[in-house]
Amino acid sequence: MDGNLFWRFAVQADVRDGHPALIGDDGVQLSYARLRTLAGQFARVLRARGVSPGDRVVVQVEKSAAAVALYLGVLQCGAVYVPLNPAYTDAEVSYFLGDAKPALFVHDPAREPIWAFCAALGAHPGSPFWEEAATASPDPAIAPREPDDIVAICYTSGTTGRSKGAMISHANLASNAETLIRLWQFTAQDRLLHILPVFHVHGLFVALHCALFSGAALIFERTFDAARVRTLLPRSSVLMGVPTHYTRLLADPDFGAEDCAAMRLFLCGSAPLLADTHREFTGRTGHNVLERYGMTEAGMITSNPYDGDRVAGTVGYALPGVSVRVRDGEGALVGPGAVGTLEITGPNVCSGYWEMPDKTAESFTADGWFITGDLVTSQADGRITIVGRAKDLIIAGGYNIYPKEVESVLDEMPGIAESAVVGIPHPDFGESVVAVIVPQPGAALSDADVHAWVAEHLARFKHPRQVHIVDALPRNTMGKVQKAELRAQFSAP
Ligand code: MCA
Ligand code: AMP
Repeated sequence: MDGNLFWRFAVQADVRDGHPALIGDDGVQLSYARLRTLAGQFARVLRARGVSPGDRVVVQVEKSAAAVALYLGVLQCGAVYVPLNPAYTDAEVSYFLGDAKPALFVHDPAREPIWAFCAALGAHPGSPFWEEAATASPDPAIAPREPDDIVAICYTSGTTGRSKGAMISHANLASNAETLIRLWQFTAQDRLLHILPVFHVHGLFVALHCALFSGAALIFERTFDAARVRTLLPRSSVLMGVPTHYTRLLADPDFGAEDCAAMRLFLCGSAPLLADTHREFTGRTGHNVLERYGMTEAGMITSNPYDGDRVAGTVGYALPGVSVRVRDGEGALVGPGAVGTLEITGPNVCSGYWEMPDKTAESFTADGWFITGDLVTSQADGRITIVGRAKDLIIAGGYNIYPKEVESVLDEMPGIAESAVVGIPHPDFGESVVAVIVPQPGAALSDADVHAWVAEHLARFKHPRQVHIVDALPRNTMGKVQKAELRAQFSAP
């Protein structure tokens, strides 16, 4: 067994054989052996299309069992998996294709117009690629990989508005999966209710690896529907969600302990879970949600304990093997209770950003610690609480939205002189996007024009939910826009 992450699945497939790996809401049920075969079929057609170890394969497809098999097929080939949100617009996808320079772009048929742009081979469900995969003889070969070879590039937006591709290695994912399986006590008896998208670290790596590398089954739902989740919980043992999933479950007054009787673990992360939501969930179900904290660049970083106190409003302790430290703006270490930026190091931390050496250098300290941009306090025993973000970032329903990216799109719109984008509290998504716009003198701007412009450039979840047109933005004496003031002004009910 070499460094290829695929082996973690392959060894399970060998021993689990007919055990269910994936139970889909479309009636598809795949055993470990069948999923292994499908991965081999994808590996065969990927190789036939010229995909070699180290080549990027950009994948922008809806969630499905086939998408999981394709992911495994890419791993088997030793290629680099680059997942994209199907909600991205052509403008966004063009950027990613130009940056990643893939050997293959697997996408929805609606994306056809941008094939020409990437000059890569296009393949979509229904195209010969998928038909070939369905009839191909499975390729058993697992490409040898070094632990530090790149297995995935996951894009994360940046404070400059340009997305950066985090280069994640086989060793990063293997170490994180191993730690989480042990910590959260996954076994082949588990049934993980999978309600997350598979184009982000949470649903793709954390959820799939915890299940498929421990021999557990995935109850695989394409979308999240609270009423349907209630019907599936009695057949599940673990749920991984973002805070919006928990608030939506609690919104049903009938949801309670009876629904959760078969469950052993509720996990939550990607955005702050309000302590009130945590307590209400415990009161209604008897289950203490286990909140953990992570990032695209490092997978999971801290976790509340499995056995021990899961404290509402905290994200627990550094994972085994991960080191954390808290430093202030001057670089001095701060003690328990004081706020500072969290820095981390460990086998889970990626090596940097694809073809962006400057961004990579900026993100690590001189002594090699990754700067998370999250503001935290730590307790004497090491327990971490996230208290804010040094980075200008909005998290809505677990999706990250960088204000700078939205502002850049708005500022290019004819008639807009400048803009500021802020996040305000939202009962369902945690935060929502507000745009404050200064028009050019004499320009007549309507909300509808702004929405139409944004729709051309940005995925729906990044769109401002409110647009305010003002004469000027509030600035401090240094000329910096006072975002806190805008947040306070527009958060008022
Ligand atoms: C949907 N909409 C959103 C969001 N989701 N707007 C802002 N933020 C969102 N997250 C829009 C829809 O386009 C729609 O717009 C309207 O809101 C209502 O959609 P609805 O049908 O209610 O939403 P949904 O389809 O049920 O989706 C909500 C969701 C989804 C299930 C919470 O957002 C989701 O799956 N979130 C999980 C994200 C995630 O996996 N994050 C992990 C990142 P309109 O009707 O106006 O057209 S990884 C990470 O952060 C690190 C590593 C970590 O620690 O995990
Ligand atoms: P991403 O770009 O998707 O990797 O988002 C990572 C960011 O999500 C982190 O830097 C945090 O700001 C935030 N995050 C993840 N988990 C939590 C959590 N449990 N509580 C608060 N913030 C979180």
